[in-house]
Amino acid sequence: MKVKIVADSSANMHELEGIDYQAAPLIISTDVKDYRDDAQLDVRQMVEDLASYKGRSHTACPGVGEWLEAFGDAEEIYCSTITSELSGSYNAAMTAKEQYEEEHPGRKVFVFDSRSTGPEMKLQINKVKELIQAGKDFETICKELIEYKKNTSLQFCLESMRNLANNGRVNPAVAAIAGMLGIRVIGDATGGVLNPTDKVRGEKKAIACLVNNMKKAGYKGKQVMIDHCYNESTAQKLKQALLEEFPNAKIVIAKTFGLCSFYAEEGGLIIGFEH
Ligand code: X90
Repeated sequence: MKVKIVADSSANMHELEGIDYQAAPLIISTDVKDYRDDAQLDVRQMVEDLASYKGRSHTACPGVGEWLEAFGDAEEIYCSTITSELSGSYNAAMTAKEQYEEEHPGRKVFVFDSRSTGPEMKLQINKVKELIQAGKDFETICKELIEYKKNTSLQFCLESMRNLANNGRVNPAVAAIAGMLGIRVIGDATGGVLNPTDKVRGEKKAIACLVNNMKKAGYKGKQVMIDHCYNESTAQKLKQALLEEFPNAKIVIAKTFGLCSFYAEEGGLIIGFEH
C-alpha cells in the first residue's frame, strides 16, 4: 500500500523522515518577482528583498494541479492545509481530491483543514505519521487526527503585521499597533483566523505573555514547536521559560519557510503546542 502525507508549504516542512511526504508550494509575489515556497527558495534573500520593497505584494495558494502533483500515485493520502478561513488552499485540495479519487477508483484522499498553520500543522502531520507507523487503518487515522486537533493550538507573536494587513488578513487598526517601535502583537488561531489577544512592549513581556496564554489554553508540558522568522534568540528564550516551568517538555525550534516568513515577517514567532 502506497501511503503519503502531503501539506501546503505553510507547514514549514519540505521533508519528513521515515515516510513519503511532499509539500505543495504557495507563491509569494511582488511586482518584480515570484518566490515559490519550495526547498530551493532562499528565504533569507526573500525577507531581505521584501524589507526594502515598497510596492505591492501578495500570495497565492497551490492550485489543483499542484495538489495533484503532490498526491503523485499514492493509494492513501493524508493532506493537510492552512486554515480555510484565510486561504483557498483547502478548497483547491478538495477539488484535487475529487478528481484524484474519480480518476483512480479505490484510492483515498483525506483533506484536513488545519484551521491553523505552520507549527500546529507540523504537530498534526507528525501525529498522522505516528498513526501510520502504528499500523492504523485509513478511517481510524482520519478519526484520530480530528480528535488530536482538539488538543493542539497556536500562538503567534509578531513585530510587524504589514503584509497581513496589506493582504486583508488582519484588522488594519491592530496591524498599525504592531508597527510601533517595540510593540509586539500576540494572539491565537481561534476560529481559524488571526485572533489578536495582547499587545506588549519588549521581549521579556512578550515571552511572559506567551507562556501565560499557553497555560490558559491548557498547556501542561507536552510537545511544543516554535517556528521563527530570523529570531532564534527569542525562540530560545521562550523555550527556556517553558522548560523552567515544564522541565520535561519536548520543545523543537525551527525556521519559518517562505509563506510564514512573508506573513510573520522578521522577528515573528509562531508556536504550535499540545494541551
Ligand atoms: O492563500 C494564500 O495566499 C495564503 C494566505 C495566508 C494568510 C495568513 C497566513 C498567516 C501566517 C502568521 C501568524 C500565524 C497566524 C495563524 C492564524 C491561523 C503566519
